[in-house]
Amino acid sequence: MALKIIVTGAAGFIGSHTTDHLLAAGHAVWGVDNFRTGFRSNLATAKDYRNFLLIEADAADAHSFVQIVAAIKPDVIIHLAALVSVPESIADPALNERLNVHATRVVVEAARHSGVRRVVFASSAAVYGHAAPCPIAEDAPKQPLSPYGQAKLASEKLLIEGGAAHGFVARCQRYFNVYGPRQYPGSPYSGVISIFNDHAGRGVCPTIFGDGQQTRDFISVHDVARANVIAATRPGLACGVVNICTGQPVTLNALWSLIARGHLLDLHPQYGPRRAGDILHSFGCPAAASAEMGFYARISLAEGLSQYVAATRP
Ligand code: UD2
Repeated sequence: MALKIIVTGAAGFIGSHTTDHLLAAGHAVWGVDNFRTGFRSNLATAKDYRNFLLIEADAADAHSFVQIVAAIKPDVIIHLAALVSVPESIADPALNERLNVHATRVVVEAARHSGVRRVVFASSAAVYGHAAPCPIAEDAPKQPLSPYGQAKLASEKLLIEGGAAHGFVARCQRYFNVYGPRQYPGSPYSGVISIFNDHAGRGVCPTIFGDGQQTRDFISVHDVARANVIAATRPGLACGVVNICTGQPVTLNALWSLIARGHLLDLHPQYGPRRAGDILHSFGCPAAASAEMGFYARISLAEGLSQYVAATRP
């Protein structure tokens, strides 16, 4: 059944892919974005759909967002708008609080006011911090290391409690390291895959921070978008918090080898000091998402990288 869905942060990296997947599945989508970090060009595919409407607005502005939701009366809100940079959350905790916690309060209020049936939320592996043993399960200890991670945890609580109080289903999705087209490589804090791919495209060797033996759980944005569609549309889901991950640890050294091979390069990386606060190993347990939502990642890193390299080749 086609649903009416609001996507906040629709012009962002994950938001625009989620929007594309929803539209391809026949749903009606209202994309809300304030273009602080999103790009209109990310919506190039979406804008050709008749059942897509872009609304330039700030999800953290209670007055306008509650009115927008009341006018649309969606079945579902997928709340992806956020301050997405961990270093920025440290540099500007007040902005992090507004965009990553206050905006969630606004979404809860808007959902309550308009009788929204389901809210899907972009949480993060950042909620776990250093404390969690790998593979990380949802009930692992949570010691977020940054205001960003703390805000994601606080938002999960607001949504789960708000859902229980006001009768909507809250689905919190803890994304691990997401990569793919439309991820901006322009800052030293961008996702490592976008940085490595950008370097490889220019034939420049990247810097691996540490010995390259640290591991991450890299998941394609197409799998993440599909997980969002399932969380938003699968009938009968109850409230829940799940990891969105592959469960496959990959070392940074192996990652660079794959990217270099994709660019037909035989270029060795240089090594620099470990980044302060870097987690050594981070990979998730995907069992809960599989059991609750029937979701498992389908795109292997080799396949996802080869698509990504092809899509971003100049
Ligand atoms: C990811 C998320 C972050 C938060 C965190 C929670 C991204 C972009 N960031 O941070 O939002 O959820 O997980 O744990 O997904 N690296 C290099 N060279 C470079 C850049 C990075 O060696 O030029 C290393 C870096 O030191 C780290 C790994 O690559 O060991 C991944 O770094 P990242 O910034 O892509 O993501 P991460 O896991 O620190």
